[in-house]
Amino acid sequence: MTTARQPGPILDCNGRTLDLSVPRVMGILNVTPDSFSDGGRFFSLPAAIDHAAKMIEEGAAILDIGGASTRPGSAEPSLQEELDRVVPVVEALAARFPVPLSVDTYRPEVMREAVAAGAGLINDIYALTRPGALATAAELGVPVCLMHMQGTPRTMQDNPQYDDVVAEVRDFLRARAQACEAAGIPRAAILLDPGFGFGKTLEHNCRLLRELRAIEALGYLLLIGVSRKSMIGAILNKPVEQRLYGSLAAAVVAVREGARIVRAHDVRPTVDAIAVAHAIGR
Ligand code: 7PM
Repeated sequence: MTTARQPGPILDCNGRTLDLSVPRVMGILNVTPDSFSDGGRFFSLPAAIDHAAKMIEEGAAILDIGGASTRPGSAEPSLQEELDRVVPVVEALAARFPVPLSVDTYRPEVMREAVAAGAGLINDIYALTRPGALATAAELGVPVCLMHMQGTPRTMQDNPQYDDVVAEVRDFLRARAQACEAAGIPRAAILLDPGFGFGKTLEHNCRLLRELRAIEALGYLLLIGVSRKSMIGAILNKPVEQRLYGSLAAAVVAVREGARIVRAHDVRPTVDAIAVAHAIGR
């Protein structure tokens, strides 16, 4: 049997192509001090490059590089700290690998320097709401991912509340996407993400995943991140290192409900799981 390839969206990520005619995995590369140590307390660039190479070999279509931990309750790093973490990694990866690179940041200065170093997508957990972020992203001309969050990373899990979580997340994402379009970002270069775990209870997260089509109906591409998250841990009562199979189950549901990019730590298993989900169809 031959399967005719359906035409689908293709993103131009600063000269690198991201083909979303099928769902893809975005490999997570955290470049915070607690990841890729040199054995002591220093960040190791070679270790980060090795991990990136492994994720690409396992089938990641894009890597997401983040230098500001968004762990619930966490404080923000300084701008200089974030630049020092992110920019050398983007530079090193852009020189070595052909895949598009995403930068997980909400700071205009980091967006600018990362894109100059070769990054081709801006992934912003604040959905370009922070001062200067929207204008900068529009000027840089790369695709953007807009994520919903209630509150801030410091406080978001204290007591998340919604009248109707799906309607509220949908309306927020629609408004942010419209703001992007008004600033000149093409509709086709906008990705939306409901932000699993960002100011949501387990019930909120499950409802959002089950009703992802309500957000897909806005007509933008969907990106989701569920990998190893506390929602998986809460369902299974398992620590972070035992959440792979649960994460795959959630990724499969997300693809079935329309997700085009799945942000994940465990690339090979996620690639296989979503390929099967996609082949079965919706
Ligand atoms: C600690 C707790 C460290 C949580 C990191 C996290 C998303 C994201 C993150 C997401 C988009 C994680 C999160 N999550 N960007 N950045 N969507 N677009 O679990 O779900 O990776 S950080």
